[in-house]
Amino acid sequence: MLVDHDETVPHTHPEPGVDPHPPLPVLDRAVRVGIGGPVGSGKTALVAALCRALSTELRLAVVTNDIYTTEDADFLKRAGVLDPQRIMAVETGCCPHTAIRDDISANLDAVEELEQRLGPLDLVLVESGGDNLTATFSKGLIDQQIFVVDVAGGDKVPRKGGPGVTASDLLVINKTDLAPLVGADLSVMDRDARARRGDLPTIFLSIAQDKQATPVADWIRHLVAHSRGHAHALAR
Ligand SMILES: Nc1nc2c(ncn2[C@@H]2O[C@H](COP(=O)(O)OP(=O)(O)OP(=O)(O)O)[C@@H](O)[C@H]2O)c(=O)[nH]1
Ligand SMILES: [Mg+2]
Repeated sequence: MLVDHDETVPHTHPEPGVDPHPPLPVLDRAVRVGIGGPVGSGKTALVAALCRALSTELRLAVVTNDIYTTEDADFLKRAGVLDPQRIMAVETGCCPHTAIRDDISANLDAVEELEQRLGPLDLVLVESGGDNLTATFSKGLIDQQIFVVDVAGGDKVPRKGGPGVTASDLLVINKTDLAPLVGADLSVMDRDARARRGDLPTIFLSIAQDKQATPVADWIRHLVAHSRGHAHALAR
């Protein structure tokens, strides 16, 4: 186990020297990263953190999904983490997973409109509406997906599985700052995530403490480098 700045928080990574991403095709468009997970786990907080970390080095845009409102896009605009022109809201009007998996047309339209309006982009983040452990993105919409759960949902969540936990390209276990308050045992979550995910990476995070979600931003830097065909340019 590799340990980051807080020695009480486990971090699971692939073995040192092992490339964290399966080869992506070289893309002539922006990499599209889907961010899904249960209601309130910190998806919008993660998007905001990634905007803080990456918006000066990557050409970035964001699509948010809410069922009845444009709440998340409005939050990001108010937070001032990205030029409002680069943020679009999709009001799904239906179960969030339908709009990211079954009928992805509204989301695809939003991504394409952003690309037309802003010119070539490096990265588009698509935040799903909050859903349950069964939600996944269509590969027709995104290239890689991040699944965000939080420790406040209980340390049982990784054990419960579901495609977000078992098969997402990156699992983020957020709100580690709350673990002592809710009695969540992070080592149990670490053990269960490893058992469910094999070699797929898991990152423990507290966005409340790391406002740039540094390990996730690094993961995305590698991803974008892969998609440009210079995988080692940003390797550290
Ligand atoms: N303590 C703590 N709170 C956090 C952290 N990350 C996010 N939050 C809080 O958790 C709440 C929900 O965060 P959001 O980012 O809105 O969650 P979400 O997954 O986008 O929620 P939906 O889009 O409604 O599903 C907010 O009040 C955040 O401030 C964290 O690391 N620690
Ligand atoms: Mg949100």
